[in-house]
Amino acid sequence: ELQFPERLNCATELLDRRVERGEGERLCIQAPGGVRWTYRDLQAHANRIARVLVEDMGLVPGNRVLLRSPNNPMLAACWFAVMKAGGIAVATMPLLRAKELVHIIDKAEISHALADRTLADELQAAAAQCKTLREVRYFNDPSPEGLEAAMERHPAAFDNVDTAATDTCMLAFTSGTTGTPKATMHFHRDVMAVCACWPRHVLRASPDDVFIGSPPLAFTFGLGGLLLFPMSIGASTVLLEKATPPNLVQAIPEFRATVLFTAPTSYRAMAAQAAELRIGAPHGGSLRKCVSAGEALPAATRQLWKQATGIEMIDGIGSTEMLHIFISADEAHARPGATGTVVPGYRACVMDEEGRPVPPGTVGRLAVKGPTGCRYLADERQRQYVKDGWNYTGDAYYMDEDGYFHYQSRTDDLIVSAGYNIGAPEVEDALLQHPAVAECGVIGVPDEERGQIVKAFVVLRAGHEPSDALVRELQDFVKQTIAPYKYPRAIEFRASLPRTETGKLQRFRLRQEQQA
Ligand code: 3SK
Repeated sequence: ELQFPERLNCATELLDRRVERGEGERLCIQAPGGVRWTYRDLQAHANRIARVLVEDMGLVPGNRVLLRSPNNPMLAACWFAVMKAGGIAVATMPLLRAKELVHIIDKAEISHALADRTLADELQAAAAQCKTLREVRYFNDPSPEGLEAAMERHPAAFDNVDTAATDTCMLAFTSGTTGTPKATMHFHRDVMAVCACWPRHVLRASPDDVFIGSPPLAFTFGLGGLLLFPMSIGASTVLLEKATPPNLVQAIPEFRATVLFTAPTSYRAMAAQAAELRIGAPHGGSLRKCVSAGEALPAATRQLWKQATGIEMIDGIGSTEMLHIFISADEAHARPGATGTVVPGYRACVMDEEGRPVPPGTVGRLAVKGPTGCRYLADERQRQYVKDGWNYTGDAYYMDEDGYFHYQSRTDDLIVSAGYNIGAPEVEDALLQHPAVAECGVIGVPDEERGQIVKAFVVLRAGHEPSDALVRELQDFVKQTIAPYKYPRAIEFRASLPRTETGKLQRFRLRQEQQA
């Protein structure tokens, strides 16, 4: 059982204590263009931003702050500034459109925003529609109104707000499988708890490690893997704004990166070049640990990567609800085809429809309990997804006799494509706004490259005919309406869709048809 003091601020623990211990000059964050921040540099940036938030923008503890940026050092500094000021960080995926931002701002009652200037447009469009949002400041902005100019006017010292361990410090939005995205609430204690579980027991990185990877810091997989975990041990991290597979594979030797976090799709796309550049430590390169999560890892991808780099991957499953990974296996205990065993500190169980544990070998719904419980913000779906302290995930698994958990499929309408979680209903909502679409149903279908792709079944309104041009038009329409990565890569026109007697769309029947 993890014990935390009653008063706890995760920024004090992860950042300020390191400087107090005389380790302020250790390298903390690197970025392309020769950016190298020590722990002391990050602290100074975060302190100045905290002062701007409190003294210029009027932030008080408990206020919610939207963060919008690609992965870069200023985003990390803003995140810590919000923690220091006792605010609640709501980091958003960089590609979100105005409509999605409006939902988040309204749901989370966001009062302040800090955003990268390059992503201003959609935020400005959203801000015009949101009543709670009082002030937006932009960073990586050389103008006199930019955050950097405001920071210059403040000293690099700040007394962190004395928060309780159980004060909420972040809201993380999940992709909506049933209706709108849900916000999960996490405490300062939860941030410290995830650092004390999977990284300590499974990853076992060292202070000399250099972390790198692709998940956005707005996705808790990225927040943990690329910021919290390296900082919890005094290691350093490389933040890349565009962590595409070719960029990543180039950046690994350039930064002498040793620990990689990305999704199976990205590992597959990198394998050939990774072999050519000999990036794996067993082949003379720097890379020694490779973490795969965000989507199921096929045994063939594990093998492909091992051949390319000599490295056995560390697979894991986590969730936004639990903050990070709760089932995993280290290199020595990896079993191809199995995700791993339960991470110390958590309990996992495969349940039947009535919430009773099923025997080993039987497929059921994965439920998990741990030090980072699942609390949805003002959402009645809490009752459906959390029962007796068990968080019911949307994954079907079986556990074998040795306690290894084997992924089978999703149990809900979440589509996991190239590591992105995409809720079928939000793609349907976007398509239905197009004048040619009368009805539609969206599912995930297997895809060699991306694991799954989004496929839409569309019934057209009278007067519209199926055509390749219309497919492209609908795809572009979705890209303009919601985050572009959610667009349906396949569209099939139908005369009707399977529905229940009460008219409810039966996505499972569309899925069954695709398997037949
Ligand atoms: O497995 C996942 O998708 C995940 C989600 C959130 C945080 C961490 C992970 C690995």
